[in-house]
Amino acid sequence: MAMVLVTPASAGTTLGASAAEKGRYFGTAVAANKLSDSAYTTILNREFTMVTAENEMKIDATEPQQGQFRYSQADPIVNHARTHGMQVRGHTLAWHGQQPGWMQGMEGTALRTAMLNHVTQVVTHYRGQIYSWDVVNEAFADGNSGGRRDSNLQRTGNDWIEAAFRAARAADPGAKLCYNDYNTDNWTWAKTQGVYNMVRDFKARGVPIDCVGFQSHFNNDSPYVSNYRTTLSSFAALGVDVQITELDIQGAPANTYRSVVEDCLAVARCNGITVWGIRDSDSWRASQTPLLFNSNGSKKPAYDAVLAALNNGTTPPTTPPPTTTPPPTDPPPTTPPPGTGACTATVTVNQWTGGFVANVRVTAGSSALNGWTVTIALPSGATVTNAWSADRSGNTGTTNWTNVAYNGQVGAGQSTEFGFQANGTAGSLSPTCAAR
Ligand code: 9MR
Repeated sequence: MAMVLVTPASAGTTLGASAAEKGRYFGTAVAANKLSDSAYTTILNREFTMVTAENEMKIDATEPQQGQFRYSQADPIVNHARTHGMQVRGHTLAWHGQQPGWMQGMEGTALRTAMLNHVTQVVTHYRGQIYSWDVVNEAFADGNSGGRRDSNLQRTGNDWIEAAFRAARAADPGAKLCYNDYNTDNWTWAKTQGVYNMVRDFKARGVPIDCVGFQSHFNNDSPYVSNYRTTLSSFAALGVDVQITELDIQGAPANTYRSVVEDCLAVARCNGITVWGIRDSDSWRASQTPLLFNSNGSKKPAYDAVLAALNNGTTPPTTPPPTTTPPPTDPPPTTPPPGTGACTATVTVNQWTGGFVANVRVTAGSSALNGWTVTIALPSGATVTNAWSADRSGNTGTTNWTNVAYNGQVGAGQSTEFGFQANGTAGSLSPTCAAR
């Protein structure tokens, strides 16, 4: 007889935990000068699994004088994230905005060289610590042209974007590389189509692009529209991940926030959602009260809608529905069903001379996981130097990796990821997974 085990859907109680149950992250923009505000960090640490530096990784912050790199603003954010088990989106490397004075005055070959050096230096500094980089930000024009925005970077030649992506890939082969923009949410808009055509061309020509960031600053001039899901799925169909990178919605209507979450969950390659700030008072558009928390830190109706949408999101059925009714004479089961299921682990390695980054995907079997351990035997000479989204024992030979607080619960058939950077050569790694 076929036993059908009905596992109650687990309902997370924070944005990060509930998103993780769906194999997604939930992030926020963070301002370094707010890390000393305990009301702020209490919400940050409780709710979010991904952070973006709101301004601290931009060009003017990281290279204020040409050739003099400064990480004193961004490093505290990265360190806070890592010590609290959060991942980091890097924002942003090549942009017409927030250029330092020395760069604003540059043109031509000198600017191209300086831009590529900036990409290389900053990505190298954070190698192994960044989930995805916004390599290029806001390079397309608003309006109906569907073409590029004029800027000093654009005037160095139309290939500046792909050159930036190639430099970023060489500097950190383990980070996902994104193109990020706003007003690209409505599938019918020329700007959306312009970016879509660029990504299609990049994929056809082997330019190393992994993801597209949709800022999704929704307001009365650029409202949420129901074809947003078509936009996300159409880009994903090109073979890139999609990420909602700077979400805020004028007035924070609960229904619109719910729709955005449902649209992301409906697209398998939508990795996660980042809101552009925590409390309304933290928003760059504070007067529009566009975020999930009031200025006093209390949850708004939009928060409840987002959490419910994350928890209600569909997961694949654990077993097919029974086709026949079991005969009434069958004996009752004598052993209780197992509480946790099996799991599998797969690894993707990006190797460079002398080191590598490994991204490990943990996938639950036909039952949900409440914790997992992955064992990976490293070849001699390989030594782990840093890791994210898992606790580790051992950094050479046999290494054991266990879930952190936010990614131990994995729904049946769902998956989560962790990763590490190591010196040496990976060879072929064969991770094994066990439920805890
Ligand atoms: O939120 C950021 C704000 O603090 C800065 O003053 C502003 C300056 O350019 O940048 C804001 O962040 C922007 C992001 O980097 C790119 N997309 C649009 C965001 C809102 O302007």
